[in-house]
Amino acid sequence: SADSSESSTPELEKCGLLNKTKIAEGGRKLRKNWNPSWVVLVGNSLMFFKDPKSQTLQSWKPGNSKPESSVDLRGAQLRWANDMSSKKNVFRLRTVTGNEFLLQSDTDSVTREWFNTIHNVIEKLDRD
Ligand code: I3S
Repeated sequence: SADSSESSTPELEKCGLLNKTKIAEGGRKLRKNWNPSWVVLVGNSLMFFKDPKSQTLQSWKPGNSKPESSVDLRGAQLRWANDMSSKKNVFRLRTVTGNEFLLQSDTDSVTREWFNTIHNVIEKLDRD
């Protein structure tokens, strides 16, 4: 029998802090503006929240607050983009609507985990 909680609530894949800058909106280039962002990957959506204070972070739940922006990962492209910044560990996410983001963390393992997790979700959606 169908489990309603499973079908109505997409899986929380990953959340954490990354540095983020949006570099294009609908294919139009934007000026970089790097800021820390609380990033949440739920189902097909990558959501960006305001960088929370550390105590808020402990009790953070997806339903409690509204994302500043949200990205549909279906058909999105992901690639390493160290050529696009002086920072280390930079990768670029481009949506089908032509929105582009650079994401980055100074911690190699953190960045790699994020890249791999987002990559896996995109590949899974490509197979649907
Ligand atoms: O690719 P760019 O233009 O060298 O990116 C840098 C600039 O956007 C800079 O801002 P202003 O030129 O508006 O002051 C940012 O502060 C830098 O962070 C950008 O470069 P990095 O290498 O950090 O992505």
